[in-house]
Amino acid sequence: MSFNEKELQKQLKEIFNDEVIRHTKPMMHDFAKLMAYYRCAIMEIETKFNVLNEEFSLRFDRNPINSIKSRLKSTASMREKLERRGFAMSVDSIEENLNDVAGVRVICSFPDDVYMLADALLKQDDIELVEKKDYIANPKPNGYRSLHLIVTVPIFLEKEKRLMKVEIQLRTIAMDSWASLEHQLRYKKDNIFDEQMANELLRCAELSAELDKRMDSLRAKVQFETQE
Ligand code: 0O2
Repeated sequence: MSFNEKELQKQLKEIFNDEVIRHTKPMMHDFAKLMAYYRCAIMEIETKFNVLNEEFSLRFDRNPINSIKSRLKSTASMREKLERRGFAMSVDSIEENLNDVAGVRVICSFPDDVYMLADALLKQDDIELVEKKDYIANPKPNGYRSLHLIVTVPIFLEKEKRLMKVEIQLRTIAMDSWASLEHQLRYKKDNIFDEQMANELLRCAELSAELDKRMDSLRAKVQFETQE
């Protein structure tokens, strides 16, 4: 999502009077600036993963990364999370209290690639780990699996260096398709999600984990055989 300050002001001018516009202008400017910084942080993280993908494809003749999807959290989601957690509604509070405004999702070919890429990123001397949640080793009760990292990455502006937080979700193709379908089912309007359906989804998550396990051992075997 892009937060273009001029476009936003144009739209607000159609609704609010000059007094309101004057009052909110500095906040809008700070918000647009912060979102631009998060977009820069996303670019930095994406580049780091693209570089790793390039290097590993040279060494092992295959790509550990299937795709990368990035997003800025929606304003509605930011608001909901600040409210739910009892934080102030301000631009400073967004930066201070929300770790997932900038999100990068890295879809990997195999489970081993998830950990290899996470380790390679975390070894880089400009990356600081803030928090790690391993939902692959410890899936959520509904079956959700992914490796979540909150990191800080520096962005270099004309006159300053800023450390920005980014949430990185690393998962395999199988984990990603389960999560996307589960998200669609859970958020479908008017859908009553009963216990039987939840159990069925959990069973699907177990099957997807089994698929990953089998594909990973096949990959290890193929690599072993080609190295001999
Ligand atoms: P969006 O639109 O991606 O921002 P929270 O649950 O957000 O209050 P926390 O600690 O941020 O707290 O949550 P966590 O466990 O680190 O997970 C955050 C993100 O992981 C979610 O973002 C989802 O993208 C993903 N996720 C976590 N659990 C599930 C799940 O059970 N199913 C699916 N499909 N995705 C999950 P948001 O904030 O929900 O939304």
